[in-house]
Amino acid sequence: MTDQTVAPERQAFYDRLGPRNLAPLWERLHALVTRTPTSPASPYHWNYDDVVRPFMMESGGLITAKEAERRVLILENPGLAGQSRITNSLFAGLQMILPGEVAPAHRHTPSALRFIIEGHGAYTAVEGERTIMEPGDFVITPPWTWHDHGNESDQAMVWLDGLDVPMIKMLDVSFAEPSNADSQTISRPVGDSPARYGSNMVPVDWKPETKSSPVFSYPYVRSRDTLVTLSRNGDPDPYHGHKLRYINPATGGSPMPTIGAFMALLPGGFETAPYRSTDGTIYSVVEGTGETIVGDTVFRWKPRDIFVVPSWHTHHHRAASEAVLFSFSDRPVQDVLGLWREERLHA
Ligand code: GTQ
Ligand code: FE2
Repeated sequence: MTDQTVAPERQAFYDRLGPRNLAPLWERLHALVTRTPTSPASPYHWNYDDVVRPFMMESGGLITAKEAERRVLILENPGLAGQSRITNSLFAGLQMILPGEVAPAHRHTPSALRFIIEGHGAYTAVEGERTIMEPGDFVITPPWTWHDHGNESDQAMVWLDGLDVPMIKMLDVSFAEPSNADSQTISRPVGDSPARYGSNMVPVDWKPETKSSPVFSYPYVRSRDTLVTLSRNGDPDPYHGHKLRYINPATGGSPMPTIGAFMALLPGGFETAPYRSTDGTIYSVVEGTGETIVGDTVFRWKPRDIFVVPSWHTHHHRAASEAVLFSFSDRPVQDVLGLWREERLHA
């Protein structure tokens, strides 16, 4: 509602309310309680090879991972300038770690996910256990877990970071702590948690102590094989293609309580039907080329590109060649609160 139509005697009243920290709801009601979501976020597409990667590499000559603590270029939504957000509820950034570098250990209440974009063999250590990372791997650092990153390979590694920082800030529950050692002492060998919790078996008397997955890494080889098998065995869903969600094997819920993650295979030539949902979603292209149409915006994507579809924006995908799309959103939060909605439109 605009102020242009406000009668002078009302405006004079409002002007006296302001200094007393009062405001008339009736002037604001329809902007607050909207009929449908009105996300301030815009659809946006980041071209990795041509735009983001050159800047990322340039940053490598300007600051070390240790100096930066984390060498990350924030993917900032143009509708949320200066707010370090890709959607209203989520942070995303691209992190680079060069050969020989260490990003020092710390822990914090925000949850983080990593989705590996390029490079081979760098590691993230979570609670004393290293995970070796490869492109397409999905790795989590749950709330208040110690984590550091290191690169003992001979090439740069870049991954997409997704964090729930805006939610944590909104709730005023942000805590963080640096470690006194850059790298954590290794307390478990590589491969321990996948063996212990990630083989559809768990130790006989084990009970989950946290709300997050005890498995820190979801390797691409396994996700990809699964999707390829499904694509041979049945038809794609008209709205999603062949789409799976990552789970916490202890609960069947999302790997971390605040962020859901997904991977979809779209057969070459396949076009999804128009769809919208209330969870603004960040996509990372793993394989294939195609386009995503969001309203009247068209994103032509290729491997390593990232794009965002805000809440309640109707969109559909067209895969030119067989494509694999990773995505993440705040859907588990909306689900647990009974708020998540979707709409399946007909083409
Ligand atoms: O790698 O620990 O992009 O703590 C933002 C905050 C990455 C990390 C980010 C973090 C990290
Ligand atoms: Fe962190």
